[in-house]
Amino acid sequence: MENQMKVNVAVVGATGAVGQQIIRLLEERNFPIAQLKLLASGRSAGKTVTFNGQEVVIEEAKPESFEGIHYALFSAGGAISKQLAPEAAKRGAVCIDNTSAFRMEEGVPLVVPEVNMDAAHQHKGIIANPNCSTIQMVAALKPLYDRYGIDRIIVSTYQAVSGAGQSAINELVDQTRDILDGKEPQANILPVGKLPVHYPIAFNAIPQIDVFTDNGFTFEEMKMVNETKKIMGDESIQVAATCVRIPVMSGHSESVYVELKEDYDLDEVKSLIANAPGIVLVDNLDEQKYPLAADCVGKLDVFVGRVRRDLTHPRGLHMWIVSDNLLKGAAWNTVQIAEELIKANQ
Ligand code: 25A
Ligand code: L14
Repeated sequence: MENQMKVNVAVVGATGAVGQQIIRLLEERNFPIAQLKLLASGRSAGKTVTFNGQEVVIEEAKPESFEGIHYALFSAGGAISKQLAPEAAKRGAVCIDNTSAFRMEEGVPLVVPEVNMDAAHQHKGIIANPNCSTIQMVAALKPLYDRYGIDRIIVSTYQAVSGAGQSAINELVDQTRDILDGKEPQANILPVGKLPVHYPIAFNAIPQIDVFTDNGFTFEEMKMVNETKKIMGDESIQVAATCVRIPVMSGHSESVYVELKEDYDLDEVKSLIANAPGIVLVDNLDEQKYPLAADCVGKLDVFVGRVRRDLTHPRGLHMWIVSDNLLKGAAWNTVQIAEELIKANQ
């Protein structure tokens, strides 16, 4: 993107699991940056990060930090976004927010570029980046939605610990080491719920991501329900989700069952997926090839495999969808939106 007009960019939450990936992508993709501001809490202020060979000092995020900023990329948790994104927008920055703070707010576009980039252009200063599990699912299902329509989705997720930030990554490493050393594992972070109740994630699977809501589903599960409808622009799509944390560092996997509105041809389904932008079909049973979380780490695409016809429902279809939750699920989707906006403003 070198030939574009250069812009001033702020990354809020620059020291976090997502923020660090955003910085790496801005560098790798030659994002047209005039000035880069790296913002975090006071704890990290004064530390330095190398960007394009130059040292950038991390500053504490404050309302005044956004003077002269064109694009502000937020990934410091919902509370910080609620407080600072309106301040940044007021100062003329386009905010792309990775938290759940504004996603369901009317007038705030919720954007996956492969699905609804047109919505992003309607923004009033804030664009929301969807939940990671939702992004990879809707990106993969979009070509099928366009061709056949979708009645219903039933999804179970197998989510990596990095979604809950650096402290959860550290916790998985420490617990694994302790268990292998014959010590009692300490659990202080996961699950992240209302109560200070935590379970070891090492050698385990925890069927709770985020807090429980009144209907018995977790907030993470309800994000998949509500965000899917908003991104696809179709309130009639029925979604039910079960979100499970597993002891994987990065890379969310999903078992997705979808009921299409029209009869489908399995070969056509596979070729629609294979030809969709940002989607890679990895589906060769003769060679035992299917997407694996470990293979998808560091990649920008969404990977789909195990595509097969349901045995009971004539329009039912099963698949396995995997992507790097810190990249397409967060940092890449954010940088991608910014790149597309810059391209359109040329
Ligand atoms: O509210 P939500 O939407 O549910 O989001 C919750 C969390 O999910 C992550 C993100 O965590 C967020 O905090 N997240 C958000 N969107 C995501 C997405 N799409 C997502 N995860 C996946 N997909 P995170 O760990 O990635 O990022 C946290 C960053 O937020 C910065 N931050 C915190 N408070 C801030 C703030 N920035 C500005 N102002 C504030 N008041 C945080 O920066 C981090 O960058 P930091 O300065 O706290 O630096 C972290 C460094 O400091 C150490 N540390 C952390 N906590 C403490 C600490 N040291 C001492 N005491 C502490 N209490 C860390 O080790 C690290 O080195
Ligand atoms: O809503 O803990 O974007 O894995 C996604 C990751 C919330 C936390 C979001 C996790 C975050 C979630």
